[in-house]
Amino acid sequence: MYTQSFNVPDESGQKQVKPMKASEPPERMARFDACIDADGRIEPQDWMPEAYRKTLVRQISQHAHSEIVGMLPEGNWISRAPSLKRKAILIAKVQDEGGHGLYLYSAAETLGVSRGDLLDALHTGKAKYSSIFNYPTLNWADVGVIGWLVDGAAIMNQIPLCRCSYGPYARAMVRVCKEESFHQRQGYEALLVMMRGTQAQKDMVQDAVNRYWWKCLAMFGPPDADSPNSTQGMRWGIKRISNDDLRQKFIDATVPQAKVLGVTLPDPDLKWNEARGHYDYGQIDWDEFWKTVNGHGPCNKERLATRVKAHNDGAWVREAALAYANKQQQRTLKEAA
Ligand code: FAQ
Repeated sequence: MYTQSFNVPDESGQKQVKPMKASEPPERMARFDACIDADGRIEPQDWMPEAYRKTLVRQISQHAHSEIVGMLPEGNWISRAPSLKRKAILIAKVQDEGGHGLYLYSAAETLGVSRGDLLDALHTGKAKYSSIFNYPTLNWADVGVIGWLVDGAAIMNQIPLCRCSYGPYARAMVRVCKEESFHQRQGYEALLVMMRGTQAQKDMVQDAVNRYWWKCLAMFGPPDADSPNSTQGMRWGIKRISNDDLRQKFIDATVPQAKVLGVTLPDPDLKWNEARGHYDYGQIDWDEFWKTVNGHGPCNKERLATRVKAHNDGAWVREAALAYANKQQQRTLKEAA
């Protein structure tokens, strides 16, 4: 359903890497540029310009934090799922998101940063994570809507990242996208069942869609004109499709799904534009988006406090794992001696 994103041609000029600071060694820089121009992959052992490395650490770690914080809104419903089947699906999904976070922290670590430092940045509020996880899940339909729309938006953004120029990130994304696809479908299926139920259930679905629709459109990031990282990210083959183009693809894919489901997307300006071959849509509230990104959304404080507590409560597990690894290492050394 979302795989068309693989087929977007690289626009001319997109891969031309801007000249780096004079301090970057020119021969290595030329090899790096040639690799990017040839649509090759940069691997951890390859030389890379410092700005490329920093951009990747920023994006991959924010992505990892999003997956981990993203476990919380749905995790909140595991103990209240309406049936054993729904509970099992939700546990599997939330666990998958934890796994995605772990692959992504590992991918970031290949760039020479420590997981401890990345987690400190999250826990002290310095690092960003996706705005969408700072909104509450008020009823069971929110869980279905997160699967349908939040995972749907995540897949739309992540499929092009399977072709990211940094090998470990691109490879992690292949598996993540397969799992997100199951997440999207389970959410949509849960909503289809509710939409065949009572009026109260249908109203819950519509209410959840009303609250989540605009927030999901904002997930793709600020408009291209206000996106400071896009131009360079696209030149380096990290991002392949711009924020606005991905948002448009998501809207175009989602409108027919909403019709099948029988819900109204809460945008009076949402209309098919024959000339553009796309849906037109209304104004996203960017002030609200930035307020949330900057720590003042409805659940930011609660989400961070929950993560910090979980991290602190898990200290003994990390200590035990380290002690065990040290013991194993000592044993191996002794046997080898
Ligand atoms: N929320 O110049 P740009 C998921 C920041 S995973 C918060 O356009 P860029 C799975 C941006 O970081 C969802 N901050 O930046 C799941 C930058 O700030 P900085 C996460 C945002 O990097 C489902 C500033 O605004 N996915 O949902 C947001 O070129 C269900 C300027 O923006 C990823 O992370 C936002 N929505 O493009 C889990 C995908 N948007 O760093 C559980 C990988 C922008 O300069 C349940 N990331 N900002 O201080 C990307 O593709 C890109 O980083 C973008 C932003 C597109 C998010």
